[in-house]
Amino acid sequence: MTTPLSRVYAIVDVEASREPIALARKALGAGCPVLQLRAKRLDDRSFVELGIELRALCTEAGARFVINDRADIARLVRADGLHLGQDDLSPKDARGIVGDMQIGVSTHDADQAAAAERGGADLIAFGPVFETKTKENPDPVVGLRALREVCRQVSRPVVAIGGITPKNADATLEAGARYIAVISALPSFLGGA
Ligand code: 3NM
Repeated sequence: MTTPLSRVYAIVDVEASREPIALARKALGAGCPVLQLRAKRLDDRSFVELGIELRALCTEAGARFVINDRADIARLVRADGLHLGQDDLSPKDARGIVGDMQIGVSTHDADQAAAAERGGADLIAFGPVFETKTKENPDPVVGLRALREVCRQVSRPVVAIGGITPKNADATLEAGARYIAVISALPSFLGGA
């Protein structure tokens, strides 16, 4: 079975992609409903510039646009969503900056997932489901079984992340994830872009 692109949460990571705009265009053209901009080391001005450009592309494509980590930039570029890690602002504090924007939180075990939901996250990211080489110092692999349990436990939609490829995508969705978030394998989902 081919994984529907409508379930692929595309993450454009400027450190992982040499041509982030071309990749974003391809993902949006293929029907990915969400695009996240991740830029851990980019200077702020370039981050905002790229954010404005991708915001426009997402609007054109009817996709949601999400900024990773930075509440200030998410608000500035009028993103639809903000994604926070465990060491970033809490969802509650981020609300003070982004208002009712959709907030996602990265979680790596069942307790963190429950805490994120209690703390006001709209979307729970859970991973790494499989081994990943993209994230620096990743948490231990959680696997499909833990993913299934977290999907049952929380009432917010779950985004599975970490090491997801066209080969393991269907099993990941079958475990209950609403979306599969992908960085390194994104070109493979898009037909080798
Ligand atoms: N967060 P790839 S794993 C950004 O476990 C990120 O929270 C993770 O990249 C988590 O699809 C990860 O190339 C990297 O494995 C995902």
